[in-house]
Amino acid sequence: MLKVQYDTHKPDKKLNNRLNILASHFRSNFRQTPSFFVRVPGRVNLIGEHIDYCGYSVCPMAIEHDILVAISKSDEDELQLINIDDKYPNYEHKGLRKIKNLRLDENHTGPSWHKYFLCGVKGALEVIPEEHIPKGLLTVVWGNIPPNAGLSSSSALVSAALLATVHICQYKMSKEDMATVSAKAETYIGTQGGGMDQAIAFLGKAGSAKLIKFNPLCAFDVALPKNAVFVIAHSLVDHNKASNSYFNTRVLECRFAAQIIAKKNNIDWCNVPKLIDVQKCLNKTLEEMTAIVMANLKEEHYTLEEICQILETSLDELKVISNVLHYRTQKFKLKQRALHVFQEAARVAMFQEICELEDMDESTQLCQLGNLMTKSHQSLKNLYECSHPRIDTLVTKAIESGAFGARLTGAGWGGFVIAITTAEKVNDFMESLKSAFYYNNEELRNTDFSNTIFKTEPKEGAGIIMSS
Ligand code: ADP
Ligand code: NG1
Ligand code: MG
Repeated sequence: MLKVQYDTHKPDKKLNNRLNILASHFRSNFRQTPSFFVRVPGRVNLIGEHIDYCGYSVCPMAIEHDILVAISKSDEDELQLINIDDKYPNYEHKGLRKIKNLRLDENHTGPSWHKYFLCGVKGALEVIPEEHIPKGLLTVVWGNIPPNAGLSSSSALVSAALLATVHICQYKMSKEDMATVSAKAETYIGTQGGGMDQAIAFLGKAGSAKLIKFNPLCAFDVALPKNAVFVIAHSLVDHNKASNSYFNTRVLECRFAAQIIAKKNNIDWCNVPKLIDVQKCLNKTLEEMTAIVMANLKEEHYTLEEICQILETSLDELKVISNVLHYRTQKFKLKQRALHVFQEAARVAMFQEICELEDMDESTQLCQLGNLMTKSHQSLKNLYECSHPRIDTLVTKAIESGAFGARLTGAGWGGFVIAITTAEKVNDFMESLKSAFYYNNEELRNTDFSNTIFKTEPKEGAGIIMSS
């Protein structure tokens, strides 16, 4: 029934069933068939956490779980948005073009789901010429990516809204441009992400993890050891990134760290917003940057006043550059955050190199990849302070259950852990982890395991699926 246009894979039976249900919801709500469907996957990051917004490369892969959107044009000047999952209320916006001028970040308890969709539509309307834009849009959404858990359900939703809008306007954009526009669009929700999630959503490829480089954005295949299997497991602690300032505080801490290091080394700090910029200005290796951090940043917290003094600037000026209005009373840890970033960037490079060592025997390869993942987790826990006690327990139990290594994945403060094991061991590993972590805990014992712990392999990125 369905013909895939851009995807290289055909929808399997499972996806076909979901598309049929989506189409039937569309018909019963709007009394017409959708023009086409969009599928955008979630992702799991193998290594390279909290470094994309500092300019450093990361190593994610797209997963099977996705957001689907069915769409058609409307004769009314509106956006109609239905979600099959009734925990997400339907939404209607009168005046499609007005979405271009909406503010979407004004929320204190966390954004409603429809705002992520609006981010994607707004991003699209900003780049598509007026004459391509239809009067209105009818849309139905259905996703199965566990939300608020580091598998990037938010970016899949923003990117799906963007792709659906771009395609219905018959506007042509490259995947790289689409990823860039989507990354900017998601910042409208209020979080200052670095672009990893949208990049892998569009550039993901079945069978291969990706090394994503920024500025300019490009993606290279990372061939994983043949026998490696990645298992992801939910700590069952949810964390919505846009409902508090933890994430943006880390982005700001990295910026302040870069600017202070620049200032102390007689570089114009105004032009050095990212840690990669200061590394480039100083022309040092990542290893050398560790010594520079130790020499230039102190262990204790910094206040904003102190940061102003060091940079010889005023709070007002810093506010303009760093948008720190909400952070007036906050204290910032800079040394620990910068150390994590430089060392994690080095671990990504080592991870990729190990994957490329064809003459290394596979069990050594797996041990070394696992060690890097576990070191990444320790750094996220101790230096970046974005873990959670339940995630730490899950990582420990994963390693005790036989994984070569494990780490939190995504922004953290809750969400999923990723562990590396082998095809032979994976079933025993998963049973052992279930006993050690979930069955052992009264609160978690009755979990539905289908979306809580599963094997994952690299899947295709975003695509359009035509309805017949
Ligand atoms: P994640 O790590 O999953 O990206 P975020 O905190 O960035 O977590 O954003 C998750 C938010 O995305 C959810 O709180 C919800 O508003 C929205 N979302 C995710 N999946 C869906 C879905 N299937 N339908 C509607 N909204 C969704
Ligand atoms: P999550 O919270 O997993 O969607 C976020 C950022 C990424 C990256 C990771 C941490 C967004 C959309 N995503 O991902 O860019 O910084 O945290 O590595 O802000
Ligand atoms: Mg997200």
